Amino acid sequence: TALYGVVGHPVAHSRSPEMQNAAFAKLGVDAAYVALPVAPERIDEALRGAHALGFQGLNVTVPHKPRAASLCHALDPVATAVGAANTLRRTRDGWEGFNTDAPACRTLLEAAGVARGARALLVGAGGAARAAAWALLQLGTELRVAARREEAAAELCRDLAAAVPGADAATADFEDLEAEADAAAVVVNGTSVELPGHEGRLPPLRFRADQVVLDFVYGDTELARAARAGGARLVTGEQVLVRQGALAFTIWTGLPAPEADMARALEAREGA
Ligand code: SKM
Repeated sequence: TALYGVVGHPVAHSRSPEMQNAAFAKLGVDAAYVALPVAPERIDEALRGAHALGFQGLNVTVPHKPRAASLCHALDPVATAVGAANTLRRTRDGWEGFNTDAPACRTLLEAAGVARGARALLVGAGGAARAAAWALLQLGTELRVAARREEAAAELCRDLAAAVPGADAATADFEDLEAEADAAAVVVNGTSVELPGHEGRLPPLRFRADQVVLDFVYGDTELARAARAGGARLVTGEQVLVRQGALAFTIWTGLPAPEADMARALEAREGA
């Protein structure tokens, strides 16, 4: 049995185990995928330990994605540009890092109609936000980044502007989020507000039918409710989870991912 897992803090809410185990079962792959809670200060030893235990692949979630990228001994070009890794593949000597959040976001935002030159507001400055910034800049949007940690937002803009040719990225005022969201054609939440155990929340935002909203957090979030209430086009955290998970599955197994079955595995519990 090949072992896979997701490291995070928190991670108990993660639906990757049921989704990835459904994919392995569907294709008859002898593998098991588990949730591995790892405290922020223990990520280095956790990655070493998972390698020593024989894990074949890992997903990495909040808050470990940037650190995981710097612990990998090889990184794909997207993870390098993003400065964060959410998918690790075992090599003989260590981990090879990938970022599947970034292409997942790009595909979903493009399908939702995000156009070149559109004004985009990204909230957050962690690993998920960096992936969303890459996607928004690849689509040619005019990116504004608002985060409580102002210095992290400025660093994100500097890094991503250097990594994506022609990028237009600047920080925005977190204290003025309502007005920033109002001026944007696309709003992305890359923060971990509303994850279990996480402090803080976004101010209540209002949306219109001509806007696109993407929330990385899955479940019935306040932001998703507000987007639906305003008639905005919503990309849900579940859609991002399925897409990034399908790309990870293919990186690990070399097989096309049974994406419809993965999405169905998530619905199963919602209805339960
Ligand atoms: O990037 C993904 C990660 O691969 C898995 C995950 C989860 O299990 O909740 C969420 C995202 O951070």
